[in-house]
Amino acid sequence: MIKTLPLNSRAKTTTLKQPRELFSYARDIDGEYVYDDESVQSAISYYYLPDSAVDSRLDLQSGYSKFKKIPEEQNVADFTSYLTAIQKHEESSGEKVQGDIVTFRGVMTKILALPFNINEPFDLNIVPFDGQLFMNVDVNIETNRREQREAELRNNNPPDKYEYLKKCEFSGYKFETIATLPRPWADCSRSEIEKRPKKMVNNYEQHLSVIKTGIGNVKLVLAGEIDCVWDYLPDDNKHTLDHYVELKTSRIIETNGNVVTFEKKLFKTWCQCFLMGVRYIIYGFRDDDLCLRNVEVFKTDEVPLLIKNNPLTAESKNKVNCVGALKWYGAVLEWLNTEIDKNDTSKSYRLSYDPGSKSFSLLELMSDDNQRLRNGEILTKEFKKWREGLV
Ligand code: 0WD
Ligand code: CA
Repeated sequence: MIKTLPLNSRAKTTTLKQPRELFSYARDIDGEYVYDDESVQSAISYYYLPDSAVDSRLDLQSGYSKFKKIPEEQNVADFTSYLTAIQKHEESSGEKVQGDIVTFRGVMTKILALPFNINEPFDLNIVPFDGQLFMNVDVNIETNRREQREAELRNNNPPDKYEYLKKCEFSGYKFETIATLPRPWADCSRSEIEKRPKKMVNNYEQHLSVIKTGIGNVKLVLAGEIDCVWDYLPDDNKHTLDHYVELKTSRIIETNGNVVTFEKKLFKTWCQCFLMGVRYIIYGFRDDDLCLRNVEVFKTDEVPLLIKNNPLTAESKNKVNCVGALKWYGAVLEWLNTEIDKNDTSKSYRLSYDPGSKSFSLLELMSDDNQRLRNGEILTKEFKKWREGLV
């Protein structure tokens, strides 16, 4: 069985549910996933970057040689910890997490952005279990692609250019380090605030929020990384998403060409934030010497109009369009929801996009792939036992 959905498919209506946070978990500085309230709370960062710091042209490459970088093979989309987090939440709340599809936000970002990002391939696996579809990137394919990109980067650039590109990558994590605090500003010491430019940079620590959301009649459970909190966290726990921030870095915008490139980036960031209900997007703009020159705050809700009204791209062909992307996304979810029987645990599927043929297709996997996904790669023994009521 192979079914395809044309790229020009659009849902007629796109009724959206307001995303709500269910719970969070975290990855600590040692790369261990943690689930208890105290550890998770301490993994949340708070945004604080006064204008005076921006004016001082902070160096976003300093500390590059001491970057505590997680090995790539350890930095995969880890479904095991996600399911552990869901189980712990279900044990303590006494309620099963409801939703038709359970996946990472990054997975849905690929689908949402696809109509305006047609050159990036992806391969996703889908496993029906207990009335829900569990979905993740195919970790092997993803790893091979990443290694190939990395090899090309190394082989196609002189060593100093390659090093510069790696420093650009580092500058994003450096920006996170200098723009955030481990606790709200008022609870931090002056030296904690002032010593941030010397602080060690790492990409081990992650605060992951799990939310429920939906489009049309399809309900989703998404886990995604939250960079920091804008101001404070409300006590009621209901509107936490309104306080979250996505941090990004980009080169300063000088030419019309730069504007066009930035618009594409902002569109992808919008996809990422919109899906989770993250309210603020903060861009740190750096120059070619990797010095921070300017910081701009965008409200996620305002991005679609900002893009639509940009006169510099009004004439571009296939100009990015947030509403168009949403209608596509709605059509995809409706299609998956009707094509796949969520209770048929004898099958698994692969959802692929191939830029060569521009085809978006759903394929039933062979039995050995199905077994691999059901026995560890997506579903785990613990989680199956838990949901089957055997624990
Ligand atoms: O394709 C992958 N490798 C995926 C990885 C797909 C989906 C998830 N993940 C992992 C993420 O690394 C994270 O641990 O699952 C967790 C949840 O991720 P998400 O929030 O769903 O992922 P996404 O929205 O794609 O990315 C969020 C952040 C990125 O921040 P920026 O500002 O660059 O968007 O996760 C990190 C990164 O910091 N991240 C990665 N880091 C290194 N290599 C990668 C990667 N391939 N993907 C995401
Ligand atoms: Ca980020």
